[in-house]
Amino acid sequence: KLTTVEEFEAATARLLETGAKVGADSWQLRVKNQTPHCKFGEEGVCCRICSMGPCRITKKAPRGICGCDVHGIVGRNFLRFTAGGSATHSDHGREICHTLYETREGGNYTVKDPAKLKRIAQEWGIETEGKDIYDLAHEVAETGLLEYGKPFGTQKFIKRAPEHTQEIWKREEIEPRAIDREVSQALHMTHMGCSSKPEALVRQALRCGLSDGWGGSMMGTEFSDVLFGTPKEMETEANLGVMEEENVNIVVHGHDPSLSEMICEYAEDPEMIALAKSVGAKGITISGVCCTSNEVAMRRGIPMAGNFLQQENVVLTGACEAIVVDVQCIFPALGPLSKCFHTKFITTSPVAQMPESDFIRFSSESAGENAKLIVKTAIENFKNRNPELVHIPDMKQKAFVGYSFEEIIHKLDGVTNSFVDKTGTTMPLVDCVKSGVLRGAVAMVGCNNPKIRPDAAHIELMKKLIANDVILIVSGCSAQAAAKAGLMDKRAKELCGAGLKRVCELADIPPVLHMGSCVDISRMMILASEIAKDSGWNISQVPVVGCAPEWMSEKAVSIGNYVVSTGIDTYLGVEPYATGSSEVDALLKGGLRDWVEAAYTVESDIDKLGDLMIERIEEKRAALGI
Ligand code: BF8
Ligand code: SF4
Repeated sequence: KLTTVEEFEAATARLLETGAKVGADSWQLRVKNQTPHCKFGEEGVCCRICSMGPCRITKKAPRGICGCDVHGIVGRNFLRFTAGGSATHSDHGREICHTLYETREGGNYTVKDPAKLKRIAQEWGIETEGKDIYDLAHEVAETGLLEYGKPFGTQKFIKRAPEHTQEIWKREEIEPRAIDREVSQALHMTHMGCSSKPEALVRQALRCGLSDGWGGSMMGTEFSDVLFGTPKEMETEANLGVMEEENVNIVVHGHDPSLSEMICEYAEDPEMIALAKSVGAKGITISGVCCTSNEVAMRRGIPMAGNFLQQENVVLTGACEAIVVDVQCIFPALGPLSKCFHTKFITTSPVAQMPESDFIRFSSESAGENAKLIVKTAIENFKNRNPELVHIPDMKQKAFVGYSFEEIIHKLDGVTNSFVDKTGTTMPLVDCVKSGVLRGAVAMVGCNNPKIRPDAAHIELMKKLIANDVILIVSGCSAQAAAKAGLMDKRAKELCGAGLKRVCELADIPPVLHMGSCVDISRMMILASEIAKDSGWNISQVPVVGCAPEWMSEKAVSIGNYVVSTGIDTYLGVEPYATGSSEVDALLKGGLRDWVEAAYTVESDIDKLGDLMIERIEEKRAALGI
């Protein structure tokens, strides 16, 4: 039985009552204070990139002081938004490269998937024969780091895309060069007195996105696999009920697995468990929020406490000894909120420093000591709990996770009993799509956003799609919405159309496949590329679309741009700040198709958004004659 959004909301309401008792603020209250939002901001027509402004475009004032029109302003804002997202994902990827560089035999970090490391080295033309695995790791890490600032050439991983896609990128002059260069050039182009032509700005937004998806993010994913293992199917649980009242609860939140992996290691340390018992707890429970949660769920089966808009709820349970964060998507609200409870809000990264937090600087060289101190701090805080405030909603669902590209290929072999020669490729999937057993696939990703009823869009869309024999691959906070609802339980096959149900049975998978965190959308790019190569179709012909119904972050726009640029139509439930310019809006929602064979569709009526995706999938099928 699925857990409904109404049940989520009832649980949240109960937690907010505790919050009210202790005078806690909440996003639900802050949304009220911020509504209605500034219309200039929403339409993207406010420019404040020079100090002659800010200039706001209206009918009466159609140009800024420098003479820039609305299209230039909206285009520049859109490009800057993308650059923010691309920089963020890519800097995460860079941190992972550094962690790979720090690996050594018996050290804090080791190489857990040497075969994958060798595969990447060979792909990059690095000699592997007779080399010590750690020497190789350092060489690959350094080569990866150079991708950020290389003076010449394009991203190495773009060679993974089908020829046709690579040709498009070349033709349209959007092949991603050095990652930092694309971000930096985006800032240059949007400086006062540079580009104000929408085509130029949007084109750079695509290129900047591509340097994320096929550069920084892809390295983030691939090297995280090398370091911590390539995900395999794993059983876990999701929703706040995974926290345990009698245990010390540590919640990991953020993005970079270098921190969360290490916290998980030390929470299993017998010395730490003994310490937890000595303070009256039964043990230690680690659970996660946001993408860090996805990372450790995929590789260790660590339960997922919740997604983006549930981060305050973990503190509101009154049973969270420590919420440990690194970077991205962390509410600064957690500082003051944790002060209303006994919770320690532990920040760890110089990149994300926040008031009212305890800063325990985490670095790969001293990772072991740092993690131990963090776990100890949480344990010692157990005694400070106020039992009167403790309430953990009795709500969780079983979930199967860990469907990396490699694991999906492995699982698909189950579908091919009758045609053994096709194993090890995406052909079983292609065959299912060709025969119509599966109508297609949707890659559903992204955040929560109070502008959309939280989780409802993700869950309702997924239910609708699987009932129509459309398989889901998901990541980020969308994945957690699915898991909390119960859509990652294999029994969810009962909600599918007959075709998808059969595939779930043969491959022994749930209909909604958890592919990981947001940087792991790079896994989806690899899957799409392989499907295209195996089927002989172009990516844009494959009956697959992308969807981010509740997106909110700059990262999501960078993702959208590289997904569209890869030839995959993308459906959003929230408008980017671009409606103020008819030209930019028309480009994003249509014009892009002439460049990259795909474009955006934005529709806030979620049911309609689902219909549009199904229609598009059917259109693609018809065009292929299948
Ligand atoms: O990178 S889905 S709210 S957690 S931005 Fe953030 Fe959005 Fe969640 Fe991960 Ni992605
Ligand atoms: Fe105004 Fe032009 Fe300066 Fe923007 S760049 S703030 S439109 S004067």
